[in-house]
Amino acid sequence: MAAVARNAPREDFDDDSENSLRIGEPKQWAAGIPGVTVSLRRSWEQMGAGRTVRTLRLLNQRSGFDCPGCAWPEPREADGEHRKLAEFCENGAKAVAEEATKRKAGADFFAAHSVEELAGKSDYWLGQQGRLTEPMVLREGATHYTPIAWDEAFSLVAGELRSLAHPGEAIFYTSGRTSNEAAFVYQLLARGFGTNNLPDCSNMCHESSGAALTESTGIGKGTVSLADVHEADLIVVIGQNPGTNHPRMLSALSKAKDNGAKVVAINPLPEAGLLRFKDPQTVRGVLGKGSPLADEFCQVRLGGDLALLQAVGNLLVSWEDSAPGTVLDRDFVEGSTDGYADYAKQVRALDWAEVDKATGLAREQIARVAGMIARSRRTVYCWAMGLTQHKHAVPTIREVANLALMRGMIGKPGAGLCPVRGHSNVQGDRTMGIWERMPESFLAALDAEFGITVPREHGWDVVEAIRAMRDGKGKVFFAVGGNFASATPDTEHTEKALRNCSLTVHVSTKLNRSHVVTGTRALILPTLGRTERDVWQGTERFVTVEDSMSAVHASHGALAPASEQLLSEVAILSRLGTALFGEDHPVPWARFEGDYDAIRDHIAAVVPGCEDYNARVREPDGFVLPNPPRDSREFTGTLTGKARFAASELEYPAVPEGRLLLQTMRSHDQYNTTIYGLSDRYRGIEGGRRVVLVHPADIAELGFADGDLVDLVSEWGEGVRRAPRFRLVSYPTARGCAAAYFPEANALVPLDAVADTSNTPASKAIVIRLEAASAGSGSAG
Ligand SMILES: Nc1nc2c(c(=O)[nH]1)N[C@H]1C(S)=C(S)[C@@H](COP(=O)(O)OP(=O)(O)OC[C@H]3O[C@@H](n4cnc5c(=O)[nH]c(N)nc54)[C@H](O)[C@@H]3O)O[C@H]1N2
Ligand SMILES: Nc1nc2c(c(=O)[nH]1)N[C@H]1C(S)=C(S)[C@@H](COP(=O)(O)OP(=O)(O)OC[C@H]3O[C@@H](n4cnc5c(=O)[nH]c(N)nc54)[C@H](O)[C@@H]3O)O[C@H]1N2
Ligand SMILES: [Mo]
Repeated sequence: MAAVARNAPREDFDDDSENSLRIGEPKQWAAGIPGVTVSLRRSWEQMGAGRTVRTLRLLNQRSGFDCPGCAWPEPREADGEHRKLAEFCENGAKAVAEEATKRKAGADFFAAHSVEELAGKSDYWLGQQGRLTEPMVLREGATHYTPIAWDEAFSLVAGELRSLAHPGEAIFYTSGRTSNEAAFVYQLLARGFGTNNLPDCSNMCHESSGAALTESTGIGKGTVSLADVHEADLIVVIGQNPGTNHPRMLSALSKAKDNGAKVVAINPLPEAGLLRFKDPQTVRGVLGKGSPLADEFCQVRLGGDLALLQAVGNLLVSWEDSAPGTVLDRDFVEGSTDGYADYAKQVRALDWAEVDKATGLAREQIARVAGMIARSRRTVYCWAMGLTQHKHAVPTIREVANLALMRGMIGKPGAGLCPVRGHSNVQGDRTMGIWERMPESFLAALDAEFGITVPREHGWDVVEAIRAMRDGKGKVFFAVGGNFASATPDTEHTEKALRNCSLTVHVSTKLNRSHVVTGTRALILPTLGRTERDVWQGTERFVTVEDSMSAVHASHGALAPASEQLLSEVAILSRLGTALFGEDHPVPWARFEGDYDAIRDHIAAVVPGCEDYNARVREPDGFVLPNPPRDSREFTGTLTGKARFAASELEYPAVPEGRLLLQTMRSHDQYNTTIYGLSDRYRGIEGGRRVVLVHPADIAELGFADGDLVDLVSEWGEGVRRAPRFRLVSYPTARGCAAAYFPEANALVPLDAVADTSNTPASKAIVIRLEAASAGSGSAG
C-alpha cells in the first residue's frame, strides 16, 4: 500500500516550485566571487548592514565566536598557521545570518497560526519566520501554543518526568551545536535522573566512523591536524562534498596542492568542489580559472567503496608479495598492528568481477589510484556521509584504516585518518558524555565527582528511541537543539512516534517541524545562539567547543540577543535541574547557571584529557585533546593494544532490475533540515528542491524523460514508502544511482535500514522505483 506521510508538509509539493524550478548545467568549480556575494546578500537580508559587518568580522576569530556551520578547524598559531581576516565561507556566513536574523516568531505569531496549520508548512517556511523569543506551551487539547513563564515551564517538565513509572521512559536528544558546558550539564541531568537515553545527531552521522575507528585504532576520532592536511602529498576524499558542506576545507586542499599534493576524489557525483576551486581570498581565485583539485576522480557507484578499497588493498598486497618490503611499512605493521595476515588472505582472494559490478570503475583507474597510494609518503584519508550512511559503513571505514595501516600512515606528519565531522560541536558533545553508551570509566568518574550513582545500562540511540516512542515505551522527549522529526528516517513512522509522547520539549533557536509534531503537551524553550552575548550579572561569559581535529577552544558570543527573555542552554538546564532534583541534591544545579567556570572544573575532573580545563581554554587557541594514535602511535584503546587490520566480506547494495539506488544529500542552500533558500548553485538546480537526479541512460532505460514528474517509491520488506512528485533531472551521476535532497526524501528511508554495528540509518542506499506521478499524489493530508 502506498504510504504517503499523513502529515507531510503540504508546502513541499503544493508550493510553486514545480513551476519555478530551473535546471542548468552543473558547475565545474566551487567558491570564488559568487560565493562571497551570495553570503553577503543573505546576511544583508536577514540582519541589515551594520549587524552583517560586525558579525562576519568576529566569525572564527580568536576574540569572536566559533562558526555554527561545520566542524572544520580554524588555523592554529601553534602549528605555524595564521587566520585570515575573513576566516569564514559562504555557507558559514549563511549559517550565521540564519541565526542572527532580525526576524522574530513571538507570541503574536503563535496566536495567529494553529499548530495544525504550522504542521502543513515546510521546514523552509517555518525557519524563515525568525527567532523564537519567549517560552511557549501547547497545553493538552489546545490548538495553539501560548506563552508560559519560565518557572512554570520548568515545573511542568519536572512534574512530567517525576510522574514516569521509570526514568528510562524519558529520552534526551542532542544536536551537535550545543556547547561543551551545556552538553556536560545535560548528560549529567539525564544520568542523574536515571537514564542513559541520550541519542544524538551523531547516531545518524559519524557513528559508523566512531565504531570502525575504535576497533581499528582504539579511538573513535580522526588522527590528523590541519597542518597534516597541508603537508600531505596525497589526499583521498571519499563520500564528501566539501565545496558545499566544508568550504574552508577547499582552502586546505588548495594549499596542499600548492605544496605538490595529489588529490583523489571518490564520489558518484562530479561535485564542483572536488573538481576546481577558486579561493575568494586570493587574486588568482577571484579572477582566474582557479586551481584544479582532483587529479583522479573515481565515479564510484553508491555503496561501492568497500569493493574499491578492497581492490586497492588487493593490488597493494600483490605488489608487496612480489617485491617484499616495497609497499608495506614493515616496521609499523610488525611492531604496532595485528591481523595483517588475515586481511592479506582475504583481499588476495578478491573476486574482481564483483568489484566491477559494485564500483562501475575501470580496473586501470583502480590500479592508478593504488599506485598513487603505494608511492605516497604522506597520505591523508578524508570522508563523510557518503561512507557512514550505508549498511556496510563500518567495514567500509575499516577498509580505509586498513590502507592507512599498511603504509604506516598514522601518527606521523602529513598523514592520517580524517573523518570530517558535521555539526560544529558534535565531536565536543561526545567528549562531554553525550552518548547512550559511555564507558564505565566515564560513568564511574561522574559518580566519584558528584557523589551520585548514575545508571550503567546502555540507553537508546536515535533509531531505538523512535521504536521506543512508537511502542509506547518512550514517553517524554526532550531535545537540546536539532529537528528530530525531519532529520530522522521514516518520517511517517517517526512523526507517529513523537505524537505518542505525553510531553515533547524543544530547547531551540528557531522554529522547525519538530515543534509542531507534538506529544499530548509540548514546550518550546527559546535559547541564545552561538553568535549572541551571554551576560550574567553584567559580565559576559564564553563557552567552549571542540572541532573535527580535537582542538578545544572558547567561543564568545558578540551580538545582542534576539530577545530579553532568552536563556542560555546552560541556564535552562541548570534551572530544570533545580526544579527536578531540588536544592539539596549533591549536584549544585543552581550554581551552574551563573558559574561556567564551576562546570569547567567538573569537566576537568571527569573528562579524560581535560585537566586544567579552565586555564587551557583561555589560551588564545585553546588546546588539543590527547590522541594516542596521532601523538605517539599508541593504540591502547583497541582489544589487543595494537592497531587492528580488519578482514571483511565484500559487500555492496543489491539493486533488483528496474530499480535505482537513491542517496539523500544536502543542497548548497541548506544546513541539514534548515533550508536557507532554493539554490543548489553548483549542481545547476534553482528554484525548487523536489528533484531526483538520475543518469540520462537510466532515465531512458526506465522509460522516462528528463523533466517528467515521478513518485519515488522505496521498497523495503513488506511495505512501500512513497514520496510524491519529484522532477526527474538528467544528471551525470554514476549509473544505477539516484540522488534527492534530505529531508524531503527521508520519508523513503526505512527505520530498520541501518548500518551494522553503528545503527546509523542507511540514508545513502535506498532501493527505489520510479512511478509516473499520479494526478492525486500531491494532495496528501
Ligand atoms: N552548508 C552546509 N554545511 C554542512 C551541512 C549542511 O547541511 N550545510 N551539514 C553538516 C553535517 S551535520 C554534516 S554530517 C556534513 C555532511 O557533509 P557531506 O557528507 O559532504 O554531506 P552530504 O550532502 O550528505 O554528501 C555526501 C557526499 O557523499 C557522496 N556519496 C553519497 N553516497 C556515496 C557513496 O556510496 N560513496 C561515495 N564515495 N560517495 C557517496 C555524495 O555524492 C555527496 O557528495 O556537513 C556539515 N556541513
Ligand atoms: N536522509 C538523510 N537524513 C539525514 C542525513 C542525511 O544525509 N540524509 N544526515 C544526518 C546527519 S549527518 C545529521 S548530523 C542529522 C542532523 O540532525 P539535527 O541536528 O537534529 O538537525 P538540524 O537540522 O541540524 O537541527 C536544526 C535545528 O537546531 C536548532 N538550533 C540551531 N542552533 C541552535 C543552538 O545553538 N542551540 C539550540 N538549542 N538549538 C539550535 C534550530 O531550532 C534548528 O531548527 O540529520 C541526519 N539525517
Ligand atoms: Mo552530521
